[in-house]
Amino acid sequence: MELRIQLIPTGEIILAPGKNGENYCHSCKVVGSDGVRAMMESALTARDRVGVQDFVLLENYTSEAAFIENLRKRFKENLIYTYIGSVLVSMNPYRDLEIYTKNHMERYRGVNFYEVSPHIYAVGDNSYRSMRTEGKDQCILISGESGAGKTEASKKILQYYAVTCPASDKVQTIKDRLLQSNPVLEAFGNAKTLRNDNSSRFGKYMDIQFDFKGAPVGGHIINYLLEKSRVVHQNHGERNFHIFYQLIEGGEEDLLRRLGLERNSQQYQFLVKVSDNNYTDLNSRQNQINPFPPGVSSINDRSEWKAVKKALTVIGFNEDEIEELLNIIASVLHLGNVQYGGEDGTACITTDTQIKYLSRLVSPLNLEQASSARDALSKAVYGRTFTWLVNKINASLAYKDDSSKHYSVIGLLDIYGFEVSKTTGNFEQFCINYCNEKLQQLFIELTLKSEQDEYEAEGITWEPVQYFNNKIICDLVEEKFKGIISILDEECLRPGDASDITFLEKLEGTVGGHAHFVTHKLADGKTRKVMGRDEFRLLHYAGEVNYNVMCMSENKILNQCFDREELSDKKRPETAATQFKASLAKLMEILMSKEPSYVRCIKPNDAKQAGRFDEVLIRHQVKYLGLMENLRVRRAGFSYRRHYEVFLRRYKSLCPETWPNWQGKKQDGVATLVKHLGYKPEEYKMGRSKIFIRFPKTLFATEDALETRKHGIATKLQAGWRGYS
Ligand code: AD9
Ligand code: MG
Repeated sequence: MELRIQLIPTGEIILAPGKNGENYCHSCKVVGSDGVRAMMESALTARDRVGVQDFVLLENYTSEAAFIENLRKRFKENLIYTYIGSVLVSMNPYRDLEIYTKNHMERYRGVNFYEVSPHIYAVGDNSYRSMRTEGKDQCILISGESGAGKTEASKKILQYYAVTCPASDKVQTIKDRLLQSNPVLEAFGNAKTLRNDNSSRFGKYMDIQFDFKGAPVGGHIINYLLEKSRVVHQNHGERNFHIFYQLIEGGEEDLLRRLGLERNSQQYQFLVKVSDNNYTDLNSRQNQINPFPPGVSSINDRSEWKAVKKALTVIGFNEDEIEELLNIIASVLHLGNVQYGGEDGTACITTDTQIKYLSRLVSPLNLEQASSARDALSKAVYGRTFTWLVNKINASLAYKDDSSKHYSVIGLLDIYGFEVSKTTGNFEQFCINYCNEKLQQLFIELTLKSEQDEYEAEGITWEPVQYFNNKIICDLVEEKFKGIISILDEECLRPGDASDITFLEKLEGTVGGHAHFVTHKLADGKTRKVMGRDEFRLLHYAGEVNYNVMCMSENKILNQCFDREELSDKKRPETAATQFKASLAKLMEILMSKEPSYVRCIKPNDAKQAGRFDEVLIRHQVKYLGLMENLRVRRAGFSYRRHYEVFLRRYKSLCPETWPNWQGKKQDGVATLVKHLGYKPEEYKMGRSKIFIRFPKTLFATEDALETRKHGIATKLQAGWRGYS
């Protein structure tokens, strides 16, 4: 027998028998009757110490300072999760917390959102239950900047389903495959960046499919724009994709021999660290090699190698396929080591490794062209291998039961986070940030819209809230005919004298006056000194980023490298930017067709350090994630709402007429209950299926009454647990 006291703003205090059956407060570690007292005392002080577990309960809810203070209090206590209504705000703790055990999973299983402390498992469970009870497909959208904890959050949700959902033997295989797809995709698609030692360099949307019993039976992954440029170039202090180092550090001797590789990453041009950010020609790197150690303390390439190999096997790759895959990875490294030289300025290969790959790259090209062709080929090979890998994983996750193809879905979206950078961004960063704009747009539309819908459905009137709508930035990027992508398309596909500079000029002519677009040109004809002539700046919702117009050349290389036909199955050829735009539009459609839940991840500091709360950085994220507006919307009318049934179940003990069981309609029970509690008419409204409570203090008072009642019971219990029933 154990007694749990769940305090809405503080979390849970657990009193249960200790080793010898005596009263033991598990939260305060005090035994005997003192345990009961300590439990109550800690309950009372905890509220001050740990803040509120739902921001809507903040008295001063319009104050950003109060919001940050609440985050700070909770972060200090390692309480990394806090709600804004049903949105989960998650702070990256940068340390392993003991909150992801099987016991924790059990605690959240099948339990209502507000009855347990905030947790990523609660979000997972809530989506799962909604899918099961309402039969509607769900999606969980995880956002936040690079390093904020999105990928970790998505993995926790997947683990939660793997452990708590029903399983049969067959289902176990699928669960394993779903789980093991992560290490594989991370090996090939993640890399160390300055912001995150395990940064996702591709966007990922994963559907988990459940059968009518609620067991996971399949899955499907859609990947978005892998940052292929990383294959041939990494900024100072960053690395190439993990798999290269894992193979070289962990690969068995005879495997490396077969692949012609040496166990020294510094031998490979694509892996050596260079200090220059802006070259494209590898030949010129030779003098710039900075013998930067490839290892990163938080990464163990050797043990990861073992994990990846095991994961590949679980997913269903046989030995030959694994070897084939690694052969391609090795070839990319060899390709990177090809050097060109030619006395007359034309390219000829000066190294004899892997010549067979290169016959089509030489001859009429000059040195620079040959080098960029080699880089383009390397990127293309890697990119296609990644796509092939995702397809293989999808084949392995496919729901194979032909007798019933019907299933429900929970989608998990984990994209690359927004990248604010002091250095100039390239085409891929432009896409990453554009993708984040779209997701923010979706958040704005759906949270505000769904709030409005709910008031409407329940017949409640409310006050609209002002907020910054980033649609203006999305339009700037993607609008037909006059958005940046359209102009880029036009310039890329226009024969003749199109160049980076004509692209920039065209941009200036079309979107030059836009409030979120800046170039070196000032309105009075003067120039802005801090900006390059080949750059433009976008004022994103999350910060300002400069982009180099070399965006264009990225597209051009792609165009040169493949047939136009190959780039698109449509008649009109498409640039990479347009393809990306189309894939995002499709993603938005998928997400809109599902019921969304949100996880908003916050990065506490830039140093990847535990316990460090960098207020300036956090305030910035709170601002651009629109959390204050989110809170205001949530509070605009009524800060709290509960289904009549849930409200009655929780508080029925506070009214003799509703205790122990109310026989009539739930709504009438709630009406009787709140009348007994002395709620004033302006404090609440009765909707069609829910009670709406305007002020948090009303709910606090009700919680206090419940606490006092439990305290009364607990005091009676001091004589011993056995008598409690
Ligand atoms: V990026 O946009 O892909 O660059 P993410 O995905 O937002 O980024 P990620 O989940 O990879 O960030 O988290 C970065 C690191 O923070 C992880 O490698 C962990 O070391 C650390 N982290 C994040 N979340 C947690 C957590 N819940 N518990 C412990 C965490 N550590
Ligand atoms: Mg990630």
